[in-house]
Amino acid sequence: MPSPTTSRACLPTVLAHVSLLLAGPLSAADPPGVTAGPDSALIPAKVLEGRRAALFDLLEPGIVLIRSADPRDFFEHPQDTDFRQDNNFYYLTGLEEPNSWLVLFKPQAGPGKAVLYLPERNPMSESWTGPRLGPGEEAIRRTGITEVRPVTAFEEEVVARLRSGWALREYGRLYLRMGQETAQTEELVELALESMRTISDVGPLLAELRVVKDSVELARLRRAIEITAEAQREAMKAVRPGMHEYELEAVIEYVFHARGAERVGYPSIVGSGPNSVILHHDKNRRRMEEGDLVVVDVGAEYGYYTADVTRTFPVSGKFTNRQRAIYELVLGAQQTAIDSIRPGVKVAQLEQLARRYMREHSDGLCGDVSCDRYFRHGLGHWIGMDVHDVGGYARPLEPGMVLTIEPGVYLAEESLGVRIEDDVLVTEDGHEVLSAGAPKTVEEIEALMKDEACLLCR
Ligand SMILES: [Mn+2]
Repeated sequence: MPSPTTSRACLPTVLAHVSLLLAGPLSAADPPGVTAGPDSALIPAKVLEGRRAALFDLLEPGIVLIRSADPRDFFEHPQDTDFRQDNNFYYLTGLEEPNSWLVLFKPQAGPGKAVLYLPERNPMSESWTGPRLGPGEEAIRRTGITEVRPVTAFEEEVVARLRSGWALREYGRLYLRMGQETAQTEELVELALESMRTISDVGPLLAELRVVKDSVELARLRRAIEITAEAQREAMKAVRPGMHEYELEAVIEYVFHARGAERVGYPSIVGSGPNSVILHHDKNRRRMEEGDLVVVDVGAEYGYYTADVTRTFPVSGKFTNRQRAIYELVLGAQQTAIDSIRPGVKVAQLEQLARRYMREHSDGLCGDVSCDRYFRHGLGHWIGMDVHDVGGYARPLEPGMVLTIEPGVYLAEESLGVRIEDDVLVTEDGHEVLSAGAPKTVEEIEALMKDEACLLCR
């Protein structure tokens, strides 16, 4: 999924707020769901402890408040009330409990302390929501946080101490996840400002951690990407002239769910013909025709980590000469960027390489101008818990970072859009293309499209 630019993407919108304040094919042998599910549910407590310890290392003395997500109101959003935990809360606790707080205390000297506030269990509401974790031994065991208390104590133990000024005198600084304010945190911000103490956004610190993935995160990302690559293969085999974009979307999302993905990382983009040049086309209502290219930009989310893989292929199974020429230009630009991925390189340099390749190989393909004039978005972005994941782009690549490389050329007058996107892990000595399971050369795509053994062919 393209982002507007690479260099400036993902600046948390909350900073504005802060400054304001301060000023494999499916088969019977491999039944759906077997390879997914339970292993995605729990993050080892040791891993969570390591993440919190790394955050403590980045903090000045202070108190950090991180709020869980809250359930969405069914009457306001009946079609979209599935609960999804807040990413930072999940990253640090591994829990999917709503209406909770994680509080980190970093003293002037000595080790930091984490306290978790969870809603108490309630049989009446659990008859609607299913069982909750509640404060207790299980929450301690799963998070490695030894102090877990009912959320009702948060007011007395945290808010009242902040209100009295004691906590800020003691710790000096209040960290919040800006942009995640509740009425309560807004009051706390006011209190901290009144006492002339420093308020900081903990988001950028968490972003610096989250941009380098640990082994648990990489396992989940790999799985999300494998599932997405399989969905791309099924889409290539299923597509036919006369089919609607939504039918192809259904094939893709069938594979996602059949393989244990909980949800899509973002609305699936299936843009054919004139829609192939619309970068975030997700209406997916058009009937596809002979001669169209279709841009399929999709990502399964697995265990809170999302893939982001784009393939462009001909609805009829065969590229025209013109389509093939544009396609291979985009592919060459993409390969040039991917080949240069290794620790120490910056994303902006990769983008320069891809654009230079396009300029040097356009050969009149886009009229009087270079085709890179029609490459209207950034080359790529981090992926992780968000499809456009957190983290700045000035930082050179390091092992454990995962980014997309997705050049495109969009010729609206010809209804000819091509985007090719892979998910690439930076390794110690170079890189690994995690989405290699989705065919990419013209030959590979055309060969697969002849495959009759498709899952949901019409
Ligand atoms: Mn993308």
